[in-house]
Amino acid sequence: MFKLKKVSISLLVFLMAISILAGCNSNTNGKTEKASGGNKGGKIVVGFSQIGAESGWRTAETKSIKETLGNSPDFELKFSDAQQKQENQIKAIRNFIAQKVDVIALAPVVETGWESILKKARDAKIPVILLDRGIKVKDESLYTSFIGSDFILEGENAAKELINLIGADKGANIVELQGTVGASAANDRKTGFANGLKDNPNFKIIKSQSGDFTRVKGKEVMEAFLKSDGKNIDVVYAHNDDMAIGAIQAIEEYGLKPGEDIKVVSIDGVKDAFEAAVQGKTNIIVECNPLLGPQLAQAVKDLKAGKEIPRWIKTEESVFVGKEAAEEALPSRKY
Ligand code: GZL
Repeated sequence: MFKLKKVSISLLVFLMAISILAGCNSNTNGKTEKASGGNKGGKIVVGFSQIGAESGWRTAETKSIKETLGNSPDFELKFSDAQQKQENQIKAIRNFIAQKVDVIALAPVVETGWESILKKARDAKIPVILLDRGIKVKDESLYTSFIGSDFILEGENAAKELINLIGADKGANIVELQGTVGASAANDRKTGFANGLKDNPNFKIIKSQSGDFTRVKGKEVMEAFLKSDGKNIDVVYAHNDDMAIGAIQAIEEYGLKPGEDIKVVSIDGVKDAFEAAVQGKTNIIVECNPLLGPQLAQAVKDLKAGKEIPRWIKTEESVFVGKEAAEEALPSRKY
């Protein structure tokens, strides 16, 4: 009887130890803590699924998030680079859910295909904040907030400034370098630009193709446009500066002067675009702010404090036209 009793006590202690450990979360340094949404020593754990490093703008956004959250005592940042593939973003979100992060930040490479994984995040009671690009979902409760720009307005501003530059009484044949196929930034900048031209039928988009937001692809597509219709092109409208810089190289190699023979309009406002403007090689820069780290940090803190956060946290942005405006702005540009 005594022997049986001794065995049952050690079994009881063993089972108790197992049940206590099962309720804990082991973190990277091996310490175990109560499983409470991944909190690590009181820090808010944020899983950020970033698209990639396709442009200067993207790199600046990543730097802003890492500097604001990665170096803060208030946060633990788990960062994932998807190399511009949606399946990698879905995998990253699945991992964040398994690690019980407190908040998921997602810069969605494309607008569609997110329902299933975001339903899993919601079932795990992990709020999702969209960064810099939007998504199309029937159930809007699948994300809490969108921190980013108004891309339709950016496209409209690009068209408005182009018409002012050339003259509403004149016209222009425009070639368009679109961003990544399916990305909200590309879809909406295309829509906005077309909206801005609709009252000026002499301003025509004669060719439009994706350059995937990269310099290399932007240059390739512009080379093809020049080869097929070079003498007939007055303007190139690029959905981001990196593709515009690629187009500028293509125009120069074709033997024409960018900014003069072919006007250049683009969106982002990275330093290289301002430097091209100072050299007279680009004409209109529509700003799109990538420095979203502080807004994300504040939104996450407010969320964890139980406060309501806006569905759309917008950033005020400017437009820069001509050499002088670029020369004046360049010294204070932060990205
Ligand atoms: C805009 C962002 C776009 C930038 C590009 O918020 O999604 O993606 O305009 C970047 O430079 O690649």
